[in-house]
Amino acid sequence: MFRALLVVVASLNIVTAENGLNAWLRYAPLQNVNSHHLTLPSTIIALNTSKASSVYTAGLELQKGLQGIFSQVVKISNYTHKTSSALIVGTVDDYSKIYGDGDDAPDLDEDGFWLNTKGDTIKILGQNERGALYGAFEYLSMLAQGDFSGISSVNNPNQPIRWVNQWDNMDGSIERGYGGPSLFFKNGGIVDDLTRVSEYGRLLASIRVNGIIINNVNANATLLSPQNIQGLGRIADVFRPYGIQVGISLNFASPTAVGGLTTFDPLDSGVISFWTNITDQIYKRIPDFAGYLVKANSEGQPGPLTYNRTLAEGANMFAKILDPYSGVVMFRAFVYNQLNESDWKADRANAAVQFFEPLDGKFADNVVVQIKYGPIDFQVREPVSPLFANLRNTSTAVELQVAQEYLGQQCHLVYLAPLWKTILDFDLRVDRKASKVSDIISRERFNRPLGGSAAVVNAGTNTTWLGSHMAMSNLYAYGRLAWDPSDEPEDILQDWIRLTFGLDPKVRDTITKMSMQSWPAYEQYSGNLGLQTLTDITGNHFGPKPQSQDDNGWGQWTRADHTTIGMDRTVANGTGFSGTYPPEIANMYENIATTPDNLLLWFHHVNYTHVLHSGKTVIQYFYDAHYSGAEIEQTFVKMWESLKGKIDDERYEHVLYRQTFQAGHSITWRDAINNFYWNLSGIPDEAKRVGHHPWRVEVESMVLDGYTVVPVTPFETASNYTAVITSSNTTAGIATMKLEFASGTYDLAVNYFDVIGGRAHWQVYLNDKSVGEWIGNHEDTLGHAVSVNLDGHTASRITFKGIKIAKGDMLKIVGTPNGTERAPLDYVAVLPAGVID
Ligand code: GCV
Repeated sequence: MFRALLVVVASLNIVTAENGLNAWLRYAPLQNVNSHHLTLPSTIIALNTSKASSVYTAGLELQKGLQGIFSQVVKISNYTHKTSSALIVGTVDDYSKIYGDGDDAPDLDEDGFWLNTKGDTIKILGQNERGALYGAFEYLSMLAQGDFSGISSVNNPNQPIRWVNQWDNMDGSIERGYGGPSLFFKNGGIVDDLTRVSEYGRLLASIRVNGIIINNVNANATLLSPQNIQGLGRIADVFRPYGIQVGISLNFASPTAVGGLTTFDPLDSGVISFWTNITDQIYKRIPDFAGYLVKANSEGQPGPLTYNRTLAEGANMFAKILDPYSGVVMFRAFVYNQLNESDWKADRANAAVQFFEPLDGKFADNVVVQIKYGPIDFQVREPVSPLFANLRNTSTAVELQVAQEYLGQQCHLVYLAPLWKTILDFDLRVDRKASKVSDIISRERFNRPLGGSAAVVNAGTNTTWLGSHMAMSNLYAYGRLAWDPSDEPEDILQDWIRLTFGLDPKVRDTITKMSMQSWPAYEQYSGNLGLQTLTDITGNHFGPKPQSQDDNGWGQWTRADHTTIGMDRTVANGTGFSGTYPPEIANMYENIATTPDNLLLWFHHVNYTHVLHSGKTVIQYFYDAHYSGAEIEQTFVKMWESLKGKIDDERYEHVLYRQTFQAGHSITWRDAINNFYWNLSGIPDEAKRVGHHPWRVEVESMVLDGYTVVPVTPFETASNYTAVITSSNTTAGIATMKLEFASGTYDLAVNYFDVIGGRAHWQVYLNDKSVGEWIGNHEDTLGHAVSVNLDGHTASRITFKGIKIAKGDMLKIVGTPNGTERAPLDYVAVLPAGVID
């Protein structure tokens, strides 16, 4: 149990620049410590001093933490004689052996720990060494938050598997990674310097993650070369002191790709020998290797179906080979085929149950089926995957995604713990009995041997790890929820805030408010009513492109036409998906009257004029939600600005930059989605906002010199569907116009497109006096997936605040191209105080 009781301390007003590397393990100095609340330990007694031991790591971490928080060096002693005010860290067994008085230690589950800060001696005792390290991190987390209470607390994990997955490629890139290149790989091999890997291990251990898959599920078989297996060994050596076991993703076709065989049939004896040999080599170098993660027969990846073998036969082949080593197979349920949209019954959401339910009970005991939280793919809102209810005789794990692939790619603040909570807390009512997802993956509900969680993290070499300081709350929350799914997202968040940004209540309250509003706001301005994130699903998954959902085989359809929208997933008339849930849940979703509004269009195909439970029509709800979501985003900038001086400048500016980008991009989202559905449905916004922009000046209507008007694709991602670009790659363009707004003070927002291929330069003038300038360098500063086109991914806004404008002033924008970036402009918004346009 984590605690958050604060006593009489305040943090120093920290202004030292910080780059994020230490994340929530900063151990920032505390000020005004009321010393009678805490006597610092005189000695740290670590009951194992071998360097590879997690207990030794715990001792070092405690020393580091105490030094950071209290500016005192406490020595680590080899001498186990118990002195008063010692801090003892080790396993329960070692403690009992050495001191003979371990009987008061409670029973602990694997990886559990007991933290006893009452009495003369502080005891941090783990069921195993990993548990002892977790206890040390827990104690330091309390101290760093100013909590010096005397406790005797037993902490056991809810689930045995608490892993992270990295989608790192051997060339050093990371699929869906937004925090820089790989920590592990470069040029086809393992990097030489593993310093950052060790630091990653420290972070992961502090949130009680006990396993990591280090390479992409779209796996490259060359990872299995003898040289790379040695490299894996080096990585495992670095993670071992942190209690983290290393595993890898496998390419099912490795026997043909690198083994010289002509088949990868899992029942072929040559194939089995190939994998046995590889596995033996790995365990020879890494005796505590965690096991394999397998993506088979999915999105072009090879698998057993090629040979008419079942997915279970494929998984069990690995399971049998791993079994003597106690390794596990994480077998992904993300298996689906391209579909024909003209078939009203076709549904990708049905795929996992169709493939896996018939195999229930056929998987070996050391196989865990790893299931994405929703039936499609990490969307902003999905119902819980019904597969959890359909595998009673199979161990399962939930797959979450810290990497915000469809949720703003770490350039939008989206605190995900509330989303994950809706999944973990969801009661599937199997056999009309309580069947929360968290109880299924914890093994409790179906009494399985294994179970747990995996999160796709995709941390990179950026010092912020994920590309964004704020996104780190998601990694922190993942670990906390995997350990204890009953934890509350807001409590977790506040611990993270205190550890990351200090103890100032204003900082805590402000970041709490921003973060807790962030997922609902993102849902509002991206895709709502269960329609999924309306991003470019056939492209880079970042900006808006609602038309990409339909007219292809990917099965993320909205089935939107001029009058209707939504997937009919009912049994009565649709794809039958609702019927894959246990009856109580199936009935709820089958019936439009009992389907919650936020999943209406996931389950039902309705008219735009269908009236929701909320009383609004679907289309009006769309318009309103997109306006409301974007409006909330504008407040985040102001909220963040109110923290200036309370957070070091380096992190303050880094976050401000992203919040400012998000505020602008949320307007792009709002307008794109609203324009798209307004065009499609022809139904106007009752509030007359959609298509009406009284404070905008379209650049194409300005006097243009050296600028050419171009259409934008998709049309809805530019105001008035057009933009301007310089007439050539080498000559500047000028756009001028006399402003006819009443004299006053305005914010001047300029919407432009920041494409890759160059770093164009723009200058804005009023009556030839400079207002400001900027460079199109988001490819250097943001880190989301890029685009060469004028579209929803590149649409950006810059705002110059508090500009005095007199009626008749001449506005001039000069755009200088660079490379292939031809200084594209969309519109200028001249905004009176409080207006968002
Ligand atoms: C690693 C989605 C992502 C892919 C990812 C895949 C998966 O389709 O866009 O990048 O592949 O999911 O989870 O396997």
